[in-house]
Amino acid sequence: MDIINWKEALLPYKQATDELYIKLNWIKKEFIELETHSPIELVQTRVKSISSILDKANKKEIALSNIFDEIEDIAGVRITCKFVEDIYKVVQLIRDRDGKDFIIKEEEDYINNTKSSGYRSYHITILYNVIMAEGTKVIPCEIQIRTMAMNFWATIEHSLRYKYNGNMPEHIKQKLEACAEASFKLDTEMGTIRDEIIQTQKIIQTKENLVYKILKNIQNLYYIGKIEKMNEFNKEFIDMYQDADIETLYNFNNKLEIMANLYKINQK
Ligand code: 0O2
Repeated sequence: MDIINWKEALLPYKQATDELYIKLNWIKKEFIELETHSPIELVQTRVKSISSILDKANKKEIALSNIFDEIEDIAGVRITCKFVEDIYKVVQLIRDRDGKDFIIKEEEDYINNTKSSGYRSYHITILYNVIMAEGTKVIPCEIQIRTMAMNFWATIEHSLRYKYNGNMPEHIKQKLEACAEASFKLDTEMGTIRDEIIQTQKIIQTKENLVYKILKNIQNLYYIGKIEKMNEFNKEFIDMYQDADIETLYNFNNKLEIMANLYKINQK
C-alpha cells in the first residue's frame, strides 16, 4: 500500500468543515437578524487529528487503505443549542437541506436512545460535495447536535475515557452516569421555562439592535457636518439610556430616522 499523504488527503475535509461552518452560522445569523430565537447557539468544527484517526482505525480494526471509506467522522461539526427542543428544530433545518446542500446518510438519536455511558447527542452523518481544483469529492461529515449541558458532560467524559484508556474504574463510570442524569434533569427543567427565557433574550436583542441603530444615526450626523445636532442627540441619548425601555429607545431612534431623511443621509 502507498504511504498516505495526510496533508493532501485531509485537505477536502478541511474545506468541507470550513464551508459547513459558514453555512450553519448563516442560519444562526438569519434568526438573529430577524430578531427571533436562534435554535443554534454555537457552531464548532474540527478535522480529526491523524493520531485520533489512527487510534479509531486500530480500535475498529480498519485497514489503513480503508480509513477514508470507513471512518465517517474525520470531518466533524458540533452544534450546541440552549434547549433540547432546539436540537430537534436544528435537525429539521438540516433535513430541509437534504438533497440540496448535501445528502443525509444516517441519523442517530442518542437523546431518546441514550448510550450506556450516559452520552446524549443527536448525530447526523451527511455526504457533502467539495469542489476542489481537481474535481468534486464526496466527504462524509458527522454533525453532532447537543445542548450546552450535554456538551459539558461529553467533554468531561471524553477526557476521562482518554485518561483511563478503556479501563475506567467502575465507581467513576457510575458517577458519570449519575452526572448525565442530573444534567439531563437540568435540561428538562430549563425546557419548562424556555418561552420565558426566549422572551427575555428577544428584549435584550431588540434593545441591542436599537442602540446600534441610534449610535449609527448619531454618527451619520457627524459625517455630514451637523456637529451641533450630533452633540445634542448624543447628550440626550446618554442621559436617557440607563432607564430607557424599548418604546423610549424606539421613539428616540424614530426622531433620528426622520432627521436622517430630512438631511438625505444614505442609510444602509
Ligand atoms: P472524538 O475525539 O470526539 O472524535 P464509536 O465507536 O461509538 O465511538 P462511531 O460508531 O463512529 O463511534 O459513531 P458514534 O457512536 O456516532 O460516535 C462518534 C462520536 O460520537 C465519537 O467520536 C464521540 O465524539 C461521540 N461519542 C459517542 N459515544 C460517546 C460517549 O459515550 N461519550 C462521549 N464523550 N462521546 C461519545 P470519537 O471518535 O469517539 O471521538
